[in-house]
Amino acid sequence: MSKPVIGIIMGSQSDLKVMKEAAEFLEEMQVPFELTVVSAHRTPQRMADYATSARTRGLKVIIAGAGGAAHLPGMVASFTTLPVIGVPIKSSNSIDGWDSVLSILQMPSGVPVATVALNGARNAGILAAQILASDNKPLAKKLDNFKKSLQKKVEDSVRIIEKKGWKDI
Ligand code: RP5
Repeated sequence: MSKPVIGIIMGSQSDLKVMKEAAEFLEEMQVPFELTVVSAHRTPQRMADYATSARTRGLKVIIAGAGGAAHLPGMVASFTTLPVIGVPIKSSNSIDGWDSVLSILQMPSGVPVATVALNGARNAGILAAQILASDNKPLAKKLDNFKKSLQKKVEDSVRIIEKKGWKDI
């Protein structure tokens, strides 16, 4: 098993149902990753240790998901110069998800977090793979094929609608 190059972390095990979509995409692309729970509020020292050791452990990108008062992605980004992708999660303590979106999105100048849509963990996985693919041709090829498959799905649906008519679908 190769060493993980992507770290997927989340504030709680309850975030896993969303965050597993990032893991699933990386598995499809055969990108080695690690996945664990790191809570900014409940395990602040673990968060600091995780973020400060990430680069020396070989990680290249961190995907961090959290709900409610979602401080994990921003605080991890404050401890490392690795790119951090934040996934806002609509959790049991979210009002409507905006709390998590804005906590992750509205970072102060100097400490960016690349924020995906609410519950957008799959896009976080895709973006992480795209960052890695900037100097990895085999991975770039896999991502090209993935994008082509998206295109084909739309073209197939166009053909079906044109053939059957929209009323019969
Ligand atoms: C956040 O609080 C976590 O990321 C999670 O989305 C939310 C709720 O956590 P649990 O109470 O389910 O552990 O910190």
